[in-house]
Amino acid sequence: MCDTCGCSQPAEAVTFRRPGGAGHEHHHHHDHDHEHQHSRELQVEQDVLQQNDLLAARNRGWFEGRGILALNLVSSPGSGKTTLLERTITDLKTELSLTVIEGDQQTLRDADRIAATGAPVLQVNTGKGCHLDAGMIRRACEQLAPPAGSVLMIENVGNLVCPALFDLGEAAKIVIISVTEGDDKPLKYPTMFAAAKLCLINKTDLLPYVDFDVDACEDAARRANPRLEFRRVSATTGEGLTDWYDWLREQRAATGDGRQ
Ligand SMILES: Nc1nc2c(ncn2[C@@H]2O[C@H](COP(=O)(O)OP(=O)(O)OP(=O)(O)O)[C@@H](O)[C@H]2O)c(=O)[nH]1
Ligand SMILES: [Mg+2]
Repeated sequence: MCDTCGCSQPAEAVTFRRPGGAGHEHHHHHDHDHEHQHSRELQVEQDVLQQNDLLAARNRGWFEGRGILALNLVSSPGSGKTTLLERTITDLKTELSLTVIEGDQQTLRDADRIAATGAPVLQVNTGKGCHLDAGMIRRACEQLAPPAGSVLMIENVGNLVCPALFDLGEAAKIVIISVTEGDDKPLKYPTMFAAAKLCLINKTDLLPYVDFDVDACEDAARRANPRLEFRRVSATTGEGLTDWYDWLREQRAATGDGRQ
């Protein structure tokens, strides 16, 4: 895990804000043991992940009880997560109820972009933290209150490493890789591809200009995860998006309405 990069910071350093609003910040004081003695580092890491898994299981039950399809979008910075969400919301908003939790270290920029589409959105700023965790999602849901039967899109902090370790209680992780990143990324960062259900290969409109072998990328990702599904898309031109929307509709249909 990533204790050295500051992601074990206290919960008080995380803020929750809505675009345009006064932006009240909730400061929760937790009793977590944040000792950083070297000899205890491994134990602390395990405890953090176990605590996260417990909260994630609770989130999962909460989502299931309300028939909410929660999806965790993970990728390197700049692969096109927000662009894809803007386009998806615009195209599907009459068909699906979509809400968004945005995760970034700083700024409301992505939440502002989502708010412009009309979808309810909450920005989580993680400060020095490099991933969202299940506790943040629980607190974000308390404020955002995603409606029963909705699709909750969680855009994680741009980082191809740490978000793979943190279950948020989502139904599936979607890893997005853009063709400008290099087709060897699944070989170098296999954990994320192993954790994902769907891989979106984005920015296919740029394929004529970059050295990126889509088949090789998919083969590399399959080595980490033989069951991984793929869709090739361009969030800006719209190429391939109907396949992505069909995948989303299938997942939505497979999610109960919470009444069983
Ligand atoms: N050519 C092309 N550019 C794209 C595509 N999708 C996104 N972009 C561009 O890529 C840049 C980053 O897009 P964002 O949507 O902000 O990426 P992101 O993954 O949300 O970035 P972070 O939240 O910072 O991790 C922007 O300049 C987008 O316009 C695409 O399909 N084709
Ligand atoms: Mg973004």
